[in-house]
Amino acid sequence: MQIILYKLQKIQVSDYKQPLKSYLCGPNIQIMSNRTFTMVKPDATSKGYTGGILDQILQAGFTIKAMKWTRLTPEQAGNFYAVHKERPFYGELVSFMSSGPIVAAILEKDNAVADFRKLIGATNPAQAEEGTIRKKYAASVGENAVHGSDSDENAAIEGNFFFSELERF
Ligand code: RTP
Ligand code: MG
Repeated sequence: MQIILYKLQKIQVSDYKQPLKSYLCGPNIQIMSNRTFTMVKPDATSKGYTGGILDQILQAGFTIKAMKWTRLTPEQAGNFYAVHKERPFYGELVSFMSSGPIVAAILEKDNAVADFRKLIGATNPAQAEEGTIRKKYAASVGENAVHGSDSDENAAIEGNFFFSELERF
């Protein structure tokens, strides 16, 4: 029994330390068009916007499949955003994303990735449409309140980065 539990833990619990692409393997290989992944970023959690943002997400018709309040180390934040490694803002992004707690969640809705990107608005809040989450809650392009996956594949990878199968309902 002990051995079985140990194996389950090894397989199911993410340590956030592997390269992001490696999370598209193991038990969680499904890529679905009705799932996306989000984070409420540290600027928004520290300003008390978590409740307002989650409420807007639910009002828009998304349901929650998994959710946690956590904090990334610089190493974990660097892994999560490794695709931007060569960009000039990478260091700032990693330091910001590890500066305080976040809320990570897997969301479900038809056409989830595109609909969620529409709901959050443009990366730069100055260019975001009225009523979008970033327009309402983001202060700048660097500190822009929420993350949304940009493809079904990345939604699966990012969800696997944060959540085991045992944490999804
Ligand atoms: P996200 O991945 O967080 O949902 O944001 P996004 O797709 O709208 O934008 P992306 O190009 O993926 O950039 C990731 C995050 O990097 C920060 N950023 N800073 N200072 C800058 O010019 C700059 N550009 C991007 C933002 O926090 C952005 O959300
Ligand atoms: Mg992005």
